[in-house]
Amino acid sequence: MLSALSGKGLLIHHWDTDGICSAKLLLEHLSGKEIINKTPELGNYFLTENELEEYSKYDFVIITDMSFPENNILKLAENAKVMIFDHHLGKVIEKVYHHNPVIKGENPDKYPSASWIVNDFLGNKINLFALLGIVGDHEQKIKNNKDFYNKIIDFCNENNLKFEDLLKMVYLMDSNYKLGDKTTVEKAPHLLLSNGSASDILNNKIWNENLSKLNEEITKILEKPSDEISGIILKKINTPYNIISTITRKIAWETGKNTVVVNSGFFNNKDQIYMRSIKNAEPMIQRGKSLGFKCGGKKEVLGAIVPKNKTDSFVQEIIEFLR
Ligand SMILES: [Mn+2]
Repeated sequence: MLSALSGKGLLIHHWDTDGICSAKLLLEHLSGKEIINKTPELGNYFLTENELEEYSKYDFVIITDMSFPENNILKLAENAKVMIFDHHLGKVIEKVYHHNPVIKGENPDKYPSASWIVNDFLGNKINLFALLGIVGDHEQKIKNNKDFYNKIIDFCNENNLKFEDLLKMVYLMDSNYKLGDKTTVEKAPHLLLSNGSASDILNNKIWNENLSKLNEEITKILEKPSDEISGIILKKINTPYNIISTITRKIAWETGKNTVVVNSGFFNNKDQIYMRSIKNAEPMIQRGKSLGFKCGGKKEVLGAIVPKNKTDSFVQEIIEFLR
């Protein structure tokens, strides 16, 4: 199916480890073709008007580990053949090739990352990149998914690695987007193509320097106390770094409680809102969308970008939903 693609190609991928690894696997497979890769403006789960215009001059567009609004996809599909490889929740877009077993009703636990879905689609054997996407999206939580945790541990044993090494690789790769550097995110899949061994990744000097900077900021934020409303953690932060998902995970996984984080420091006129819930987040994601917000997520995750004057009321609704 991919071999039939011709002309100028564009690959759009998420900025995190799963997106970078999925992009690496696709670029490797498409190495004979003319294709470049881009990630959206960091923090945007949609394409801007400028991006849509620029990306309309390609013959084929592949999107991986991102669930864009349907109208974005349909715009791209006016001029290009569009293929999507993803595992986020959403609805099937019939007009394009939409490979996402999760929205077609499959168990998300069997498709824990876009990298896994891509690797499987390409017919590759299990490899570092298929697994790093999984570790990136789930971190320690993947230990609860016995099937996949066993696959990861088998791979580690065969390759003289530890689970913690894989986690470290994830943090290193994610440091690019967390520091807000879109260009280095876009370079990362190419770096993995040329220098992609486990030790290349672990010893990448710049990524290691990034990580120290981020860890300082994260520690500082976590040391400050959060509010708690009926057992729900609410944390308000103000940081220019794109670390809201990291902060939310850390708090949610350490406390085992529903967690809501609001960051007022990333966008000028909007706030980032992130929620990790014990129950299915989908109704709240739908609610965010129906209010006109950029809003997306997974089974237990909601991320939204909300105009600053709407933040308080939306946070209130989330808390009502969680209690
Ligand atoms: Mn993913």
